[in-house]
Parts: sequence; structure tokens; C-alpha cells
Amino acid sequence: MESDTVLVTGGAGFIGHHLTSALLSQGRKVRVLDDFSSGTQLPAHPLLTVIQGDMSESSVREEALHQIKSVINLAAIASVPLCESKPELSSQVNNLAAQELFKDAFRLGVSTIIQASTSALYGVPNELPLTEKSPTQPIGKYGLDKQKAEQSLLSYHQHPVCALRLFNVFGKGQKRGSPYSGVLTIFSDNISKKIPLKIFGDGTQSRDFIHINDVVSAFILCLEDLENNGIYSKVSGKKFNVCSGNSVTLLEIIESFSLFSNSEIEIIFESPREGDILHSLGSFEFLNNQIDWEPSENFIERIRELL
Ligand code: UD2
Repeated sequence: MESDTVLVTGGAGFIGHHLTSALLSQGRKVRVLDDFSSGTQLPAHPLLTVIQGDMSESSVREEALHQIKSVINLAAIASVPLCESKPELSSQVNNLAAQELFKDAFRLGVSTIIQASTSALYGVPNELPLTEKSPTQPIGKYGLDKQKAEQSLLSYHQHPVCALRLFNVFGKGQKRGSPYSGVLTIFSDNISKKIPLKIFGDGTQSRDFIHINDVVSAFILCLEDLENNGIYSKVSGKKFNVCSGNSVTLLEIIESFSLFSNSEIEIIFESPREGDILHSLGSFEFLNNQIDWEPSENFIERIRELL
């Protein structure tokens, strides 16, 4: 009988926990491959198996890909500053291992692959909002490596594949206490511990924050469409922005947090982070047109949840 199992690489990370739990609740069998360099153990479930291993090793890929129907590749070094300080690691994980995974997957009979790509591919935007037609001109190692992986996957025209360009993903469950977490997690963690917030720059930089639940629903809708319609799926061979279509500045974020915090929020301004872009804002029209996906979350409510 044909396998129905989904392999989620990097499944022990922030997005992986949420995505795996959503797939399991749909009755899907899930196999997670993760090296646990930053991920955390997943709650046990009868439909879940976990392989601890390094995706760069061919024997590990071979084991993980055995009798798999579909792959969602989340395995990545997701922190922009960490990729700048460890460029070889970024090349290895974000690009080379991903390319090897795609190659082995199709050789071993996998039908469908979705790549977690990133808005960092766009680099410094010429105009906003960013659409999938905007030029890709990544300015850092993270964006460059992710661009290569995305191009590699989308070159498999004979297979149902797609790439989701995630903007700034936030929500409960992101690792706390790590300098490599997203800014909303760092800020909410510091506010609850009454530690001053550090702003790199003047706080007018803006981001398009997308809630984890919306990201999970984008992956699941694309997966279903690809599995049901193969290369005739409306998303096959394409890349999509996964964003909220709204941007907020760091100063606005702190103002929102202050609505829900009992104590004064202290801010320290530091010099801008190297390789940072100033503004990011995406359009989700393309994905919406293809499979009716749209972000559903109320930003202010979700900010309150973080604290
Ligand atoms: C996020 C993602 C990255 C990629 C990218 C897409 C994270 C950790 N990184 O990178 O994987 O998807 O979006 O464009 O989610 N900042 C402060 N103080 C802090 C921390 C951050 O001022 O304590 C600033 C930082 O300099 C930047 C902004 O907040 O201007 C957002 O930083 P981030 O690390 O949350 O996310 P970003 O956009 O670099």
C-alpha cells in the first residue's frame, strides 16, 4: 500500500511543533527529522515518529525518506545574525543539505515537497508591498542560501513542489531566552522578566508579522492541493509570500505591549544590526488567488497572548 506519511524536517523547531501537531490532529502520520541543535522534544503521539540526526548525512536522509509521501523542509538555521557569524553552517544547512534532501527524496519515490523559504530573499526592497514578482536580491548569507535552495526545488518541474516565503513568523512556543529568536519573542520574554528591551537602530524599522497559525494553515492547504492535484495543482512549481499584508514598527510594537504590561517598559537604543533591512511588507494576493488562503489573526490580540 502507498505510504501516507509526511516527513517534516526541522520538525522540533517553533514552526515544526505547530505544523506537526496540526498534521497529527488531521490523522496524518508524521515523521520528524531534527538534529535537536535548537529544537525541543515533541509530545508523544501514536502517529508520530522522531529521528534525531543530521540531514547533511546521506544515511540519515535515506532513513528519514523511507516510504514517505510528502516532505515539508523546515530544517534551517533561521537566524539572520547567526548565519552571518557562521556562514559555512548556513551554506551546509540552508542550502546544501536541502538540495541533497530534494534529490534523494525524488530518487526514493517521494511525491510532493514544500520548502520553507523566506522574505529575506527580497533583500532591500525597491518598492512595497513585495510581491512574488519583486526582484530577489538577498543581502545576507541567510537569504542567499535560502534562495539557492528555493531555486533548486522549483527546478523539479516534473514533481508537485512549492516554496512558501515566510515573513516574520511569531506566536507562542518560539524559544525564549535566545538572542536568535524573533524580536516579538525577545521583547515579550524581557517584558515578563522586567529586563530592558534593546532596539537595534531607532525603532522605526518595520516588519510584516505573520502568526504561526496562519503559517501552518498555508502549509497544510498547499500540501493538500499538491497531493490531490499533483503538477496540475494551482500552487505547483510556484513560490508564495506568506505574510499579513500589514507592517508595524518596533516602536509601535512596544506601544502595543505596553497596553498589556503592568510595569513601565525600559528601552535601550543600540546601533543597527549589520545586514538588517529597514522595511518589510508583503502582499499575499497570489496565494489568496490560488487557494483562498488569507491571514486571520488579530495582531493586537496575539501580542497580548505572548506576554
Ligand atoms: C526574520 C526571521 C528570519 C527570516 C526573516 C525574513 C527570526 C528570528 N528571523 O528576520 O528567519 O524569515 O525574518 O525577512 O524570526 N531587533 C531589535 N532588538 C532585538 C531583536 C531584534 O531591535 O532584541 C530588531 C532587528 O534588528 C530587526 C527587527 O528587530 O530590525 C526584526 O528582527 P528579527 O530578528 O526578529 O527578524 P528579521 O527580520 O531579522
